[in-house]
Amino acid sequence: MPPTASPFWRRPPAEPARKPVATVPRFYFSPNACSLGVHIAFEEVGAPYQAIAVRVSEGEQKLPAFLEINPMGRVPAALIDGRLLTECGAVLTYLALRHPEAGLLPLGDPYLAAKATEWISWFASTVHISFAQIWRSERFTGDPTLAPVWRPMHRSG
Ligand SMILES: N[C@@H](CCC(=O)N[C@@H](CS)C(=O)NCC(=O)O)C(=O)O
Repeated sequence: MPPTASPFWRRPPAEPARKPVATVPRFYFSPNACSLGVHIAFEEVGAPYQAIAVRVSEGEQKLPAFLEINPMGRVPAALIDGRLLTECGAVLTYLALRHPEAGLLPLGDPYLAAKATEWISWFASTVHISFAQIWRSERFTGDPTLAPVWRPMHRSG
């Protein structure tokens, strides 16, 4: 099926060049969402950060104020020194490299570091998207009348 005008297929617009300015990272998450793993990693490294809730259950990821930060309208998102970083794996990798003392990735062993990345990729590309077919079924059927059939299985997130 060719890409359509659906927001699901929309490519994010190119990011404007931003001059890095050292700040406390801003971390955008939603309760009960896949951002939880990144949230745990922010806590694990123990460095200051600001957590900002964007409630997907309330549709807050579609609000213009958030789309201005992350045009893809998804969490997790992080502003690192004013620059946007999205995708669980990318933010986890950033935290591991930025805070090696936290031991989030076995950086001294390329095989083991890649093995950890293998798990992160599997969760992000296989496990997570399987759940999307249940909770966001309308995106896959293209038939909005089917949404009420699945809605009882949806949970807040
Ligand atoms: N591949 C992305 C998935 C991000 C994602 O889909 N996040 C969900 C929450 S679990 C979201 O923001 N959904 C909002 C929406 O679908 O409108 C990642 O690994 O971070």
